[in-house]
Amino acid sequence: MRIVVLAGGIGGARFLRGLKQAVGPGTPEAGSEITVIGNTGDDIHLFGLKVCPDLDTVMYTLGGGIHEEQGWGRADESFSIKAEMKAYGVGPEWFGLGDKDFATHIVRTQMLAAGYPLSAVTEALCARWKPGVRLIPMSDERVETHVLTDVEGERKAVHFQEYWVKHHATVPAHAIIPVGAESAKPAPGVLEAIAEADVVILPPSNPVVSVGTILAVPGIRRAVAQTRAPVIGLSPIIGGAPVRGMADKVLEAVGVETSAAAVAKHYGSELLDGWLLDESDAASVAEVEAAGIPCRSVPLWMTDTDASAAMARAALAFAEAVR
Ligand code: GDP
Ligand code: FO1
Ligand code: CA
Repeated sequence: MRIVVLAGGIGGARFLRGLKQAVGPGTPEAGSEITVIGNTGDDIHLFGLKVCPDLDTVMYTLGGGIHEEQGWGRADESFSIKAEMKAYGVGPEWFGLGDKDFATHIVRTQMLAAGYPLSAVTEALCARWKPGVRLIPMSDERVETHVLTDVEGERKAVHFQEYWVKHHATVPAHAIIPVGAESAKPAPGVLEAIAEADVVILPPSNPVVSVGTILAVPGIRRAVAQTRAPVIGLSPIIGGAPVRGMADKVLEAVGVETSAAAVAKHYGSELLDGWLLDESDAASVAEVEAAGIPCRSVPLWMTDTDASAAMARAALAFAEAVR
């Protein structure tokens, strides 16, 4: 089976780890191919280097290099370079890049400077990490999510990482702007993978700054809407709250309520052929179905890989049921 997943960072990566288990050796779906279309809107240039947090979170999580508790960055990390940069008075200090992680960004930046597109660079980095999926950035072109906010009384757009990591999403988010998305092209293989998929999954990733940014690349939303494969989404919102992160703040910025049903309706019946929400939100199944989206409730807490695998099996079974 050809499975395509549109993924952000932590939520996407943890779901993917479960999906890999669900279609792993000895399962009925063994031999399936998983293609991950990764969000690059979180990407940022720091210290002359290109950092791709969501691609790296997926690569490290599936490749066994992730800092498990933190959910991003490398395990057993040290911060000598960060301290040296600080000694030179070179910032930003608010973004914590570890020494091991720096190596990834150096290799990436070196290859980009040599003329390789980000998709080829990502493939090269994955040759080391062997994530067991085909990881493709949504686009080879630069797209950067900015947040329109008020900082020290002044309305201005800041990089998403500044909004999230520096300000901890405590400043108001008035609008979310995927800068560069309108003129970006899907990376090679993205539209083909969606068109040729047997199932497309929207994992419990941030619906605005992860999946929303991927869908903002011209052509991708249409490809997902038009593919013959069932498109199944899993709610990133449980009991009216984002499990972790700032999804509530960015949903409000785009005028969407923080609820499993509202996120389903935000994606809409043109995109979704099925929506899974948490069992605690079962009372909302009727509301989602009234919007023309088949809906079921199942446990959606990714407490460990077994729990994520059960979610993945539920998504694949739902895809068969609506096919
Ligand atoms: P990020 O790029 O690191 O923010 O990660 P993603 O965009 O892939 O996923 C972040 C979203 O995952 C958060 O906004 C949460 O709503 C959601 N999330 C995190 N953990 C869980 C979980 O255990 N269950 C569900 N259903 N959603 C989760
Ligand atoms: N998140 C933080 O909250 N603080 C950090 O200092 C930080 C550094 C960082 C470095 C590399 C990387 O790949 C991710 C990093 N993150 C950090 C996570 C990242 O900012 C966000 O959680 C994601 O971009 C949101 O999807
Ligand atoms: Ca992200």
